[in-house]
Formats: sequence, C-alpha cells, structure tokens
Amino acid sequence: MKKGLIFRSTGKHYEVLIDDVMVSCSLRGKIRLSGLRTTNPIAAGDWVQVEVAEDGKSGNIISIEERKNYIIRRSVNLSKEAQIIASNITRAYLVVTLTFPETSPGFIDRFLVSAEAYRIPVTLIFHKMDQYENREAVEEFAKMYEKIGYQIIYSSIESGEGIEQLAKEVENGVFLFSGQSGAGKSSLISAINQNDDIRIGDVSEWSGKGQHTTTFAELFQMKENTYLVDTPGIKGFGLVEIPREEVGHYFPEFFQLLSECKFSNCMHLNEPGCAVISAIHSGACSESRYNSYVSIIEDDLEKYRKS
Ligand SMILES: Nc1nc2c(ncn2[C@@H]2O[C@H](COP(=O)(O)OP(=O)(O)O)[C@@H](O)[C@H]2O)c(=O)[nH]1
Ligand SMILES: [Mg+2]
Ligand SMILES: [Zn+2]
Repeated sequence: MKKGLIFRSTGKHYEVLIDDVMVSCSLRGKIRLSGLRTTNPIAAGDWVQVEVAEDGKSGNIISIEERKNYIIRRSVNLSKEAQIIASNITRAYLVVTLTFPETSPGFIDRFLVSAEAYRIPVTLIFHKMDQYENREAVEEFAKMYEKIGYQIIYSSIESGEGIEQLAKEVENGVFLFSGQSGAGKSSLISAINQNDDIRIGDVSEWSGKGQHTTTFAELFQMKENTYLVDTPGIKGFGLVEIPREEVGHYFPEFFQLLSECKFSNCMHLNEPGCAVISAIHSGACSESRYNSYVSIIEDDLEKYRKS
C-alpha cells in the first residue's frame, strides 16, 4: 500500500502522485465518508492509500485519509448533493474582478463563509487591475475586506503588479485559486508558476478522458511540497452544512460584536438591542456584508433545509 496525493479526476479515474510518479487510479467499491452526501467521493488535494499494480502505472484507491479541511458547494440548486471542490487547503486565494467579469459581493461573502467554517485562511486577489479606469473604487471596496482582517493583493498579468509577491507567498502547502469563470485563475497560476511544465504526468493521454479542466479542480506542482489548485469557473456558490444559528460566527466582524448584543444567541435579524444592526446603521459595519448574511440565512439555507 502506498500513500498518494490526488491531482485530478474525471469522476471515474484519478491521477495520483505517488513517490513523484503520476499513477492512473480507479476507485474500487465505495468509500464511506461520515454522512457527507457528495457527488464526488474523492477530490483534488485528498491523500489516499493506493494498491499499485506491478507495472507501477496503475492502481486502486483503497482508502482516503481524513481531510484537514475542504471547500464544498451545493452542486445543483434545491439539491442536497454537494461537490467537494478541493481538500487539505493551506490558503485559498479568491480571485475577484469587479467588472470584467462582475464578481458580486454575495459570491465573495459566500466563499468567505465557507472558508471560515473550515478555518481556511483567505486572501482576496483584486485582479486585472490594468483594466480599471477608477482604481480608487476598487481599493475602497477592497479596504472594506481588509478592515475585517482579510489579506488583500492587487494584481495584473499585464502590468505585472502583485505577481512577484504572490509567487513568493505560495510556499509549502496546497494553495487554492477560486473565483468566477473568467476572473483569471488559470492565467495567475501560470504567471506565478516557475515550472515550464506545470502539468506532470501524461497529459495528452489524460485530456482525452473527459472535460476535467472545466468540471473538477486540479493540482499543479509548483515545486517540492508546493501545489497550486486551479478550480473550474463557478457561477454560483450555494452553501451547505452550516446551521443557520452559526452563519453569524463566520462573519468575523459580526461575531466580534455578538457579546454586545442584548441576547447571547442573537441572530442579528430583528432582535432588540442588536449590536450588529447598530453597527450597520452607524456605518461601522458594511451593509453589503449584512445583506449577504441575510440572504444566506433566508435563501441558501432555507432551500437546503426544504430539499
Ligand atoms: N486585462 C487583463 N486580462 C487578464 C488578466 N489576467 C487574465 N486575463 C484575461 O482574462 C481571461 C480569462 O482568464 P482565465 O485565466 O482563463 O480565467 P479563469 O476562468 O478564471 O481561469 C483571459 O482572456 C485572460 O487573458 C489581467 O491581469 N489583465
Ligand atoms: Mg481557468
Ligand atoms: Zn445581534
């Protein structure tokens, strides 16, 4: 039995890095995971135990090691089925473009809640900075998140801004790049990756097997012990698994105020003496964050509960 790291999958086949060799694996039987209903039992970033065939080129995945964390999203509206995007993430980079294409605050906040729930640190990358005529507007929006405690990077492939910093930061770990389709995830990954051949393994053979690049996340090895995860463009980000009373815990600036609310179990909706609502009124907290909060509770979680 050998331990390996899942690089990519089509849902049926898995490319697993074992002792620096890419082995094409399949999954025999069912792998049971604690009550989690997912469309994919194994995701990029998972560590697995593999029984490797004698020729060393193929293998069977026997078991999966416990995940340190993962990013999950509801795969279809009104469905309880969820998709694990990637697991065992050291830091997530959320690539944000405010206009090309538009990334909505709701999308950003849902991603942040998801990451907070599993304690995955997030950096917001405000990308394609070369394209903005009004840089100040982007910075003003970004500073709202900086104030809450998220790291911010401004970047552009065109001007080179932020690229060197980003390349230096990704060191030792699995670094996820997420964001809306067309935001520039794949471009950023190739820009910071010094390896000429970032795809290890026989890609020509692999790419015939399905649309893995558009459906599933995939790992790239940047250097030893450093992996970058490219994710498929996602249009929406439905939340799962979070009890509605807990959503407020994953908005750090609201959670901080909870002890000042009149009720210790305040949901910050219409309770009297709510410190969060006062903070929204005084401008200390952002209204757009609050709108996302309410929409997650009233929209996502209601749909999830009813399904
Ligand atoms: N102007 C500009 N365009 C960029 C930048 N980065 C990426 N793009 C373009 O944005 C489009 C989408 O990029 P891609 O990396 O495929 O996005 P992904 O869907 O998030 O992987 C492509 O046409 C890129 O050339 C940038 O910094 N500035
Ligand atoms: Mg891409
Ligand atoms: Zn409150």
